[in-house]
Amino acid sequence: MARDEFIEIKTTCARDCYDGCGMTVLKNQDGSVHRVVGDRDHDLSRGSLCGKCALAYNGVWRDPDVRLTTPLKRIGPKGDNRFEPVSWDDALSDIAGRLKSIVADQGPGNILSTHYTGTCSKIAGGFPDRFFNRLGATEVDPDTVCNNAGHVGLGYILGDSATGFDPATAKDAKVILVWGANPSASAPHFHKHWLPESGARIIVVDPIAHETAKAADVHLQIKPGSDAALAFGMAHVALRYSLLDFDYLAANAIGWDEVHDAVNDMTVERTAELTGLDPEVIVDVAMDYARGPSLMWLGQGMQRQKMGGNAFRACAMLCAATGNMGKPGAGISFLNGAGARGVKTGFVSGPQLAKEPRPVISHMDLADALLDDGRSSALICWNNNIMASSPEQNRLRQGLSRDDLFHVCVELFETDTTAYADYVLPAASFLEADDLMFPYFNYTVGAVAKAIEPPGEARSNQDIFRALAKTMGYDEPEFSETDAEIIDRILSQLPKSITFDELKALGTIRTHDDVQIPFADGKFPTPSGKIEIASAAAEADGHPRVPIAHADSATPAGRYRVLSPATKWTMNSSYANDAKVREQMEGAVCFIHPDDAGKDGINDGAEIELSNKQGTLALSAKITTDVTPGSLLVYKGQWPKFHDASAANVNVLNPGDKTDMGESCCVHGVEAELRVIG
Ligand SMILES: Nc1nc2c(c(=O)[nH]1)N[C@H]1C(S)=C(S)[C@@H](COP(=O)(O)OP(=O)(O)OC[C@H]3O[C@@H](n4cnc5c(=O)[nH]c(N)nc54)[C@H](O)[C@@H]3O)O[C@H]1N2
Ligand SMILES: Nc1nc2c(c(=O)[nH]1)N[C@H]1C(S)=C(S)[C@@H](COP(=O)(O)OP(=O)(O)OC[C@H]3O[C@@H](n4cnc5c(=O)[nH]c(N)nc54)[C@H](O)[C@@H]3O)O[C@H]1N2
Ligand code: SF4
Ligand SMILES: [Mo]
Repeated sequence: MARDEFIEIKTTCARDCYDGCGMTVLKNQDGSVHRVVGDRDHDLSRGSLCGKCALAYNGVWRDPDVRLTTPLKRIGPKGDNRFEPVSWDDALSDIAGRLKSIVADQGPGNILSTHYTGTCSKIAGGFPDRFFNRLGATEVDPDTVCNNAGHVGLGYILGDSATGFDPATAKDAKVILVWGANPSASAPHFHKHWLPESGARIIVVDPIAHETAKAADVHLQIKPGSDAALAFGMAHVALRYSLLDFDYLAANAIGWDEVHDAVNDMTVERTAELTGLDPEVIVDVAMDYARGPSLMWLGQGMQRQKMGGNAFRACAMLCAATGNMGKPGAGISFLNGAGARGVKTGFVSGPQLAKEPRPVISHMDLADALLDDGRSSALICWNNNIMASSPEQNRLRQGLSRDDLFHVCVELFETDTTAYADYVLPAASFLEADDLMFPYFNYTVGAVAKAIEPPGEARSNQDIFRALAKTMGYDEPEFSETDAEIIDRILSQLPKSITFDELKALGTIRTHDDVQIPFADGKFPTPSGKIEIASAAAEADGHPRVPIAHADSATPAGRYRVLSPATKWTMNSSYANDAKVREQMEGAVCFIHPDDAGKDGINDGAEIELSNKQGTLALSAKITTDVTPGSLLVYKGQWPKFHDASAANVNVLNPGDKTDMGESCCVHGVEAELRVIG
């Protein structure tokens, strides 16, 4: 059939991904789906989805035999995955009854809500919080398992961690520094199109030689956790070669005098020693960056270090000191919230419904909380596969096995987490309900259009929590606001006027016609209104007043540093249950440097075991110089139940240590011993 014979529905990928691709659902004239493809009109994706989504959206995501299609009630022991179908009415009334009695007996704080990246569209990702705000449940802060250290660190110095450069300004940049991100996996179209087409010199700072690093002009293969030392060293070079922008600092920043000596002391030799980098390359890169205009992309991987918050402050200090801020081709970006586009979406989660501030805990404390029946009587897990993604996998499993923990999961699939639930409620995917998507890099908004019916009795997250609210007897108007009304309230804030129907016809639009230059007016939302290199707020919170030139000390002999970033074949743990995706993945592999392999007598393909106090993981070794000596690479995202008899993934080794700031995870700081088992 020719392309123009299909019915085309434009929508937007709602994954937690920088790219925010436009998509087209091609339907046959009888209404069945032919294929889900990339939107040819989308500036970035240009008609192609990434490999993982191309497979999954035409595979498990739409497979009614794999998807959950009816509410399920547990009939076997926790973890046994034995359920019977029940009606929505029965499930909701039993759940409401259980929650009410917990509220009455233990208080609503004993009900925990965990959620995160299942769908990042505004309504399905935000509306359920209206329910939890009204209930007063404990929030397991989602960002603590991902990027909270970066938010807190950047917050101290810039006052705002979610307003970054507009990628459209790349044409004005001479240098783009990709610092601790792996676009080849996590932002594949920025890797493929945006970076090469920018014309800028691409410099990547990363301990792993991933595809973006290999394609870059310069790859600084840094020792993990030594980024702050590099930022100070680069500022040192700029100081020595008179490339610091003292005018910019005087007008826009406070506290430079408090770091000046530390910058002066961080000589190139010392920087090279701490980071493992070549001194000449440090000088060359630092001078080029300082001359600018330069963009600095601060990846989420880099802040998943013990001192990740400090590293972000140090990088932002370098950016300010070289005047690479607030002008075309210059700036810093961690991520861009809807607020960066002038749109306030906080109302979607109904914060006013909370009668008092809700208790909040870190994901790093989730296993502790679940193992303590005085702190947790119920867990509601939605948009989140904690058994694959969260730390302390063994302890988490123990907590989830508690018979007296009332556990509800809202999911698309039978995961390692749903196996422990009392009720599993089938969710509709983003292809099955209208919504909006604000991708977190480009200054765009995309329509998420209902393209197909949910399988069986599956319902969108928002419909499930609307229904549960009603069953609980909540009658606030927030629970009757429709999706269409919410979409209109969001769209009405855009700088240009557009209806949802018009947006659906276009797919994705830029929110502003002109290139945005954040902080061009020199105003920063910090207490002083300036860039706070020295921060009294940080000091009051128990942190150093200024960033420090930190580098992690070497991993003790006999232990390895285990890095577990994104693979290009899964989205966190999503899609790892798709047979075609699994064919593409290399299985449970541990990448190791030849020097270490030689030392430990490991051959390519050898069966090895990583272990620490937390747990043990069996993997097969792959020898490569893509990793540095002393570090190992084990991708995140495998489903424990597909692993082997031990039913674990890399998070079985993750002790849930907290970063310096934001009670956030430092997964790239995990250490383990290695042993050959076959
Ligand atoms: N070792 C290690 N661990 C990590 C990381 C790491 O780098 N290393 N990264 C961390 C990071 S950055 C993050 S953000 C977290 C992410 O962790 P999670 O948020 O747990 O991400 P997923 O594992 O993809 O799980 C999302 C689940 O939501 C389901 N889902 C999809 N759409 C919907 C929907 O519309 N409704 C509902 N109810 N469910 C839906 C999917 O089927 C999937 O099982 O993992 C963290 N874990
Ligand atoms: N394909 C795919 N895409 C994804 C995801 C996915 O799971 N798969 N997850 C999504 C989510 S939730 C997130 S948060 C983003 C994350 O995407 P990114 O921001 O790219 O973060 P990571 O993949 O965790 O890690 C990026 C890089 O940080 C490096 N790194 C680790 N430690 C250090 C260090 O000490 N210093 C420096 N300089 N670099 C270091 C790692 O080697 C890795 O190459 O990706 C999103 N996109
Ligand atoms: S996950 Fe990212 S790259 Fe893949 S289709 Fe979705 S937005 Fe595009
Ligand atoms: Mo994340």
